[in-house]
Amino acid sequence: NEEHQTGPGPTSQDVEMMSLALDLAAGASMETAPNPRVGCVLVKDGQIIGRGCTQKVGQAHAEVMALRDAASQGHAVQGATAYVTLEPCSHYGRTPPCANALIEAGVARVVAALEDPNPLVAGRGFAMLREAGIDVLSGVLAQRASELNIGFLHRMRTGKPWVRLKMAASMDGFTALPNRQSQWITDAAAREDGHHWRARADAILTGIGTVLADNPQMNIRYPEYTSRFQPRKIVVDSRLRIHGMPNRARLLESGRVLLVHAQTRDETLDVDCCECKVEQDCEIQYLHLPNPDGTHVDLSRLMQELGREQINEMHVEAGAQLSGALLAAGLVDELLLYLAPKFLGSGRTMFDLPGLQHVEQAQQWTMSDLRQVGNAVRVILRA
Ligand code: AOF
Ligand code: ZN
Repeated sequence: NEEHQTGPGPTSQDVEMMSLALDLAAGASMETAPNPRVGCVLVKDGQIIGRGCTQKVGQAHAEVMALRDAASQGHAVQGATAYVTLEPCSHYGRTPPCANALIEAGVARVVAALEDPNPLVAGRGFAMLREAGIDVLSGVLAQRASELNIGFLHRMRTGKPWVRLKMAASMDGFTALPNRQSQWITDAAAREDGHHWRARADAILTGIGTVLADNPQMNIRYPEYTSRFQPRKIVVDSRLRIHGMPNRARLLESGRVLLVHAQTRDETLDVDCCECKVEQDCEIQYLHLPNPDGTHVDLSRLMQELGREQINEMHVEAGAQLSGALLAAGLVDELLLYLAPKFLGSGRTMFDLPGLQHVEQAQQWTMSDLRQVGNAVRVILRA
């Protein structure tokens, strides 16, 4: 971000106010998606005169909310500093450019945490501000700001969602007994922590193996999230075996479900059986995405497709087969692992991976966080 810096580095007030702006951003509704959650604080003569955060998608951005807040309290914004957790936008999207709004309000200085990698913005917001004679400083608390919108930033840079894969296992690395029994390896506190990660995702991915074995609901059940859109449910089901389930799959009871298959719908067993088992408020879509030999779903193309559908963060809760395939294909950005203080001795492993000849061939992950949650060790690894 250095090319945007026209003045000296951040002051202690800059860091303090950016920290407040980040708190506002973190408090924004999850319904901003696929928009990033942004916070803005307006400061004049050392006093906060306005605060705002991004509204639901299609509605006002953080800067506009902060300007309205200042106006509603009778504050003149002329000469103020705007602290924003992301570069102000320069484009006419669903809303007009925030850079213009700040210029028109007479802001003297803009301090940002990050440049917006959206190709429609990408430095142009800063350039517009500078051309208008506004002092611009970027890169303040950039790390915290990146974590908050990691999915949006990743999608803008790569075209694909940020893929977080969750797995719970015993200390010796088994996710279930040989008879598939797995309830419960980790305690309630660790499971609740996992649910919070699921709740922040735009979509939840699983495989048909898990659907047949566990019949999961794949929704968000804690009351603090009920006002939020439910994440999209995505099932990798090459042969559409979900159609043949004797009882309706519980995940078809509500929400938007995407069934990703490799065989054509005619090739699969029981095509029209599905419709009769879907509840009214469940919407099913199909995506035919075979790999070259037509046997399995092309997972890499699936990620590109979901990026195009503006999925920022994807949460994977699947068995060893799909999880292993994603890992082997290099499609996992973050692993969220809960290891419980139990030893199962034998059972189902976390990932089905091709065998290696040398230890050096194993993918190397970096430890990004390590802590105790309930009775489990929670490890977050990044690719
Ligand atoms: C900002 N402030 O609070 C947010 C920004 O379609 P629109 O008009 O809502 O624009 C969406 C884009 O604006 C989004 O992709 C991202 O680049 C930026 N988000 N920008 O100035 C904000 N949320
Ligand atoms: Zn904007």
